[in-house]
Parts: sequence; C-alpha cells; structure tokens
Amino acid sequence: MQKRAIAIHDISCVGRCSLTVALPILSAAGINTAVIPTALLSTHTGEFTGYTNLDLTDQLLPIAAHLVSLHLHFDAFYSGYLGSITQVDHVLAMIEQLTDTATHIFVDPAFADHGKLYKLMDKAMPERMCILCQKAHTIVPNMTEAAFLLGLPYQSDGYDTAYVKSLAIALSDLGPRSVVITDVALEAGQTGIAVYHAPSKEFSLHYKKRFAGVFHGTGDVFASFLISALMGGFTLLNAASLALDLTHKCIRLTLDGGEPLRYGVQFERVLPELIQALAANKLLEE
Ligand code: PXL
Repeated sequence: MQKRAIAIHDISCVGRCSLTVALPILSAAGINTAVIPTALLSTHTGEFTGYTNLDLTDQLLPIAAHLVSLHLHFDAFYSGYLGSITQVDHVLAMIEQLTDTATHIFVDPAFADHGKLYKLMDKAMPERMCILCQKAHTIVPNMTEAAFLLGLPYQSDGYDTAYVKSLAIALSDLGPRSVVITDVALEAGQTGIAVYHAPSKEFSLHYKKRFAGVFHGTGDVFASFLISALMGGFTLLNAASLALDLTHKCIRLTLDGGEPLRYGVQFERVLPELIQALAANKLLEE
C-alpha cells in the first residue's frame, strides 16, 4: 500500500524551504503527500527583505474539518515552520483530528537557528512548540531549537558529547521516542547530527566536513529526507545517516554550482539517490 502523509508548513515561493522542499522530497519517495499551507510568503525570511506574508491561520481548522469528513488515514503527520503560537494550537487540534494510533507524528520545530529566533517568530514560540513536541514520535530540532525548547541558553561551541546527549535525553523525556539534533558542532571543521532512540537508549553522533556558509532550508531538506526514509522502512539510525549524507551532498552541489545561498540547496539533484536508497532497502526487506 502506498504511504500517505500530511505536511503542514508555509509556502515560501522562492528560496527552497518548507513545503517547496517537503512536497517534492516526500513525493519522490513515493509517498502520497497532502499539504496544508500555513502561510504564503514570497520568500523565506532569512537573507531576503521585503517579503510578503499572507497568514493562513483562519484556513487551518476549516481545512482540517473537511479532511476529517473524508476519513483518511495518514501514515505520517509532518509539521514544520509555523507562523504563530495560534498555529501551534491549531496543529495540536489537527493531531487530535487527523491522526490515529498508526500515524507517525513527526515535528520539525523550525523556529530558530544560529542562536536566534527566525525573523517573524513570536518570543513565546519555544515554549508553545515544546507542547507540540510532547505529542510527537520524532522531532528534529537543530542545536538552537534543542536548547530553546528546554529553556536553556544556546551554546555555539565549547560543549561536549555528554552535553549533546543530555539535550537529546531531556527532549525525549518530553515525549518523543526519537530525537535527531542537527547542526551539532563538537570539533572545528565538522558538523553533525545526534541521534537518540529512547526505547533502546541508543545515542550516536555522526559527522561530516563543515562547509562555510549559512544554508537556508537545509533543516527542512534533512527532515524531509529523514521522514521519507523512516516511511520507507529504514531504522532511525539508517534513516538519519542517509538524510545526513544526502543533505551534505545537496550543500556540496550547491557550493559547486555557485548559486547565491539564499536560494536554498540543490536538493533536486539528489532525489535519484534517495529513490535508489529506498528501492535498495525495499529489496532487502522483501
Ligand atoms: O526553513 C525554515 C523556514 C521556513 N519558512 C520560512 C522561513 C524559514 C527560515 O528562515 O523563513 C518562512
């Protein structure tokens, strides 16, 4: 049976983030993906100015009510960038309405990076997003979001493995069984992810060479690869490792291509590899 997901993020017309990466990546993974756009922006809010922003908050519950009447089962519920704390409350209501015990609830608490809230974010967002994370099976905060969700100050460097592990465990204690923290920098010149699976208590770190620059939308690209692999039957560890490899490749291709970084990363060129990895895993499973 084809898997079905519902993805709840904004649409930024230009800049390759949120729905304009989640939809193509999940679709390439063979997942029937429904979308609920939370806002319509002309671009993302990092490195662009003068963007338009149409808030779609008043559409969220009417859309959900109609979808409920269709009696659809979603294998994955995937929320990302949310424009306001009211939207977080609506997404909490949508979890009640649109998920069942077999739905994987995947929350990317996309509200901050590099120690700062995103431009339009309400200061109350970390606290409210924490309530949404409590309902999730899997969360994918970056290091800034991980600290802010726990009410801790952001540490840009000078931390150790024990600190990252303590963040991951504290986040999973909120509710999620799987926590993947991105943008973990334990050593100069490297960047990586921390993966914690609460049922097995397994914690691991995975690194790649760090490229200089700010890569917009890579949190969304990583999360979308991760959920695609999880839906494709990968274990958490294998899914996270594949998502890291593919995201790193997107960044490398983008730097080689010379396009301004504010336009996001060339994830399109990596989709064949995602499809191949999913097909190989399926063969192994059969
Ligand atoms: O990628 C996260 C994101 C999503 N949507 C909008 C954003 C950002 C990050 O800046 O501005 C509108």
